[in-house]
Amino acid sequence: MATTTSSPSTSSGPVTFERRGDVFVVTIDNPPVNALGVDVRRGLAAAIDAAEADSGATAVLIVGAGRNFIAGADIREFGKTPQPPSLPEVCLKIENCSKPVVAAIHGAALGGGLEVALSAHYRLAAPSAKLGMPEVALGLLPGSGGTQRAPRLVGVKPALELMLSGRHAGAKEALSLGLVDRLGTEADALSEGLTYANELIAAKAPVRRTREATALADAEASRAALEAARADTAKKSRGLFSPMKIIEAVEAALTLPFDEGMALERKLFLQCIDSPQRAGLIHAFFAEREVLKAPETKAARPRALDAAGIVGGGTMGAGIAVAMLDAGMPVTMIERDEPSLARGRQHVEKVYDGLIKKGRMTPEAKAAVMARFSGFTSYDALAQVDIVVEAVFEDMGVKKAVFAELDRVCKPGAVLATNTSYLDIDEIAASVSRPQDVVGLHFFSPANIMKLLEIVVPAKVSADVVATGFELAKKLKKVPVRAGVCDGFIGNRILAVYRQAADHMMEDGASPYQIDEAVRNFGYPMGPFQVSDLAGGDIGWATRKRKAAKRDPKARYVQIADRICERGWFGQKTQRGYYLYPEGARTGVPDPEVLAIIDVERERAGITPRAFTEEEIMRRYMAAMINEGANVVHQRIALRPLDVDVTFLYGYGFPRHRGGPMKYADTVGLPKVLADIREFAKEDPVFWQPSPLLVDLVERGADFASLNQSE
Ligand code: 3H9
Repeated sequence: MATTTSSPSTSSGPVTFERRGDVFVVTIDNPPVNALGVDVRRGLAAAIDAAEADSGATAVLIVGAGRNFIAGADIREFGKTPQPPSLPEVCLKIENCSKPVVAAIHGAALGGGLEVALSAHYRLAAPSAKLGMPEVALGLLPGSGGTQRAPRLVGVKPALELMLSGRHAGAKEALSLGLVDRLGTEADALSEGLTYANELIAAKAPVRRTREATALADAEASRAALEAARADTAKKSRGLFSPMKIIEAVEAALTLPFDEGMALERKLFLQCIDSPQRAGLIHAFFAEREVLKAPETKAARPRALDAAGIVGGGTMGAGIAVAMLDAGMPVTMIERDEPSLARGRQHVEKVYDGLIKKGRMTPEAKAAVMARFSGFTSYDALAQVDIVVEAVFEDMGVKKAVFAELDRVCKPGAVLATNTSYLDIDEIAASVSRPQDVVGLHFFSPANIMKLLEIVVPAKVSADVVATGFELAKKLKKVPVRAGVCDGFIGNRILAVYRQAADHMMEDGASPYQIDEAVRNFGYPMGPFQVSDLAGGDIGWATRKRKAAKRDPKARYVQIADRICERGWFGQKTQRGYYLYPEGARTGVPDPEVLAIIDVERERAGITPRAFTEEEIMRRYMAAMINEGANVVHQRIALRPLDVDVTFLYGYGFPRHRGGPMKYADTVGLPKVLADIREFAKEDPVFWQPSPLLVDLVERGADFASLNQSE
């Protein structure tokens, strides 16, 4: 390490500084990720002042303590009263420093963290470095000079690509882009930074301000890149607010002097801060981290998870097998006979063959993965696995028979999981000699793609089994949400209710196409009738038949879906459902015959159709979702409202920028949601019963966020 003389370190909260020889070393130590909260900003400003004042220092080195350089602005401060100094001011101070400033980056240099580095005069990245401007994922734009400095340093095209995608670039890529000047060879950014700083001192390297960098010199190419990004973003950003603001800010780097560009960036940044999308996206950021903190994950350590078994090689079983294979686990599949097993294996192989076809996998890589897959028709093959996920037909008798076999063959301590979507897991657990090992792992189809994993916790399960479920989710890169046992758990239980609200509206006068369009315009990728056509109408039909005997005779029951299914129109797979799919098309077209069926059903039910506006459709759709979400929290099926939010963000395509249904409810205002429900109840008091939790919160003047302890 290049130290000669050292001064004692001076503490200024989370930012400390000391002199190592000629280098003034500034260290940011603000666990867990060195976010740029107010104390860090103050500390950094003070450190630069001290560096200027220290006549013995000829260069400044900024490093981060712990695993990261700086992960960005402190996201928890957004929406609160801003505290000076602002980050743009701190960055300007760094850039204006009269001594060369070096940033030595390891781990994350994201958002404001990268902007600090861009304000330094020289940058070094350790191999672990991850550089990026992920503000777009939070509904923001880089607001500390990133939109002005990055294009000047690396050019419009790569700068915009990083800002609009929010992705992280590795150290090597950062070097090739010109974001950094030097690639470190080891993890110790401090010692390499010192070496670099001393070399710069020896070479009498001047201060080098990024705002004076010249990557925008080719004005024509810069403008073309900007216009291409604008056209692309207009097509892709689907109602998002910040992407176009990013482009506007970067345009200013082309057209305005630096200071004016900075002023515009600030103005646009504050517009983003004030947008409800920012609030929704930041809620989603914290909520998806909060769901990991279930009580069992704090109370117990997960069991081993080295080898897995899957019972059932249908769509779900095969999808789960692929998810596990992709995570590097050996997987043993059980099917009842050889032909079924062959089909199960084919389902698995089909996924990899698809990747090979798209050029995303080599045949050798597929062979390596499939070497970890084995199939048997005897349960005895599961004797040594650590976890089994059962994914057989949704029938209690069939499930219990499977669990009896698992109980017979699995080693003590093996986790016995069911992928049931609706059935009573307490009953399944009670049927075996080891209920403490039985848990629900509810994957969503396609299981190798969909991120959500509901971890369903029956009464007798032991905490370490639940913790193992969370560990499995981590291994499979899924987002786990803890759910209690009930019909449909969190997601499907709520879905069943708002689907009914959609059916009611369809019978009352809205067409399925109009409802789908309203839901899409709200931000979903698809409407409920498109989803039904994609999933297969026969699935919902089977569920309705199963529940028919228990249905409240006073409850409204819309028969349109049954009429469609009776014709064998199950959606895409039969080339017609609510929509027509001529010649296997993936996008459906409206079907006049479906509209005729709906007319007949309206007449049969004695309903005179009425018009619905898009706003009316969404008010009912969301009120039904929110009300059942409140019931689910009230009954502790979901631990907190945020667990409902994450379920819908990751399992049901809820638009992330709205934060999830419960966050959306807070945004609209709970009194308004409750007033809507009470108004709708005048027509149908059986369906529209306000959730006791919603009523209670409104009476107390509280909101769902107040139940998300950590917020
Ligand atoms: C910005 O910079 C705006 C500027 O352009 C302009 C300003 C004027 N703030 O993810 P992890 C917490 S916008 C506050 O589990 P990992 C996180 O909640 C910002 N807290 O760790 C968690 O807390 P807890 C742009 C933050 O190792 C803990 O740290 N930057 C922040 O898997 C550990 O996090 C970003 O968007 C933050 N910025 O991943 C980067 N970041 O333990 C956001 C994290 O209580 N951060 N926390 O649950 C990340 O992408 C990841 O956290 C990171 C580490 C990759 C850094």
